[in-house]
Amino acid sequence: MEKTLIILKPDTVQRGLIGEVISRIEKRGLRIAGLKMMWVPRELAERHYGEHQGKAFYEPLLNFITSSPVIAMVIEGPKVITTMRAMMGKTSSLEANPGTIRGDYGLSNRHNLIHGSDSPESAEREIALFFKPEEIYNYKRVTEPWADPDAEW
Ligand code: D4T
Repeated sequence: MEKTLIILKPDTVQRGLIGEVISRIEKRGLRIAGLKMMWVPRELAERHYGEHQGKAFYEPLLNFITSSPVIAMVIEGPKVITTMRAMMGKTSSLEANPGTIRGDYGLSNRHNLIHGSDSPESAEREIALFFKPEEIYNYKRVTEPWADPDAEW
């Protein structure tokens, strides 16, 4: 099953929205395969956001993501990468549609609550950056037959 790296950013932690966001993920039928609170070391932030090095928002972005603990998660499910990106909404919360996480809880571009991998290649790279293999759990939720897009019953 496809996996993605989700990070609940410092603003989600500071604003007391951890439960709200995790609840949406669980209710959608997606599976939490790994979950931890961590204070992202600067070096990890630099590797995670390496593609943005040199851009004007790079330094402020590193400062933000290392400013307070985050919740890092591996989420698993059918087409989970695109499903989570749709649930998150556009990068700029101001432009994100109502009904999305960013569109319901934010207005900022940088402080946009949540990160989700944008491709299978990014997901593999990012999961390996944040999680050891033994921190990712292989199990089924009893509700999964109800959230299976290929179910034949
Ligand atoms: P992440 O990577 O955090 O899930 O965000 P996105 O995938 O939606 O967006 P991104 O890679 O283009 O941007 C990474 C991160 O940088 C912040 N940002 C972005 C910012 O502070 N100013 C900006 O102008 C842009 C474009 C927000 C997300």
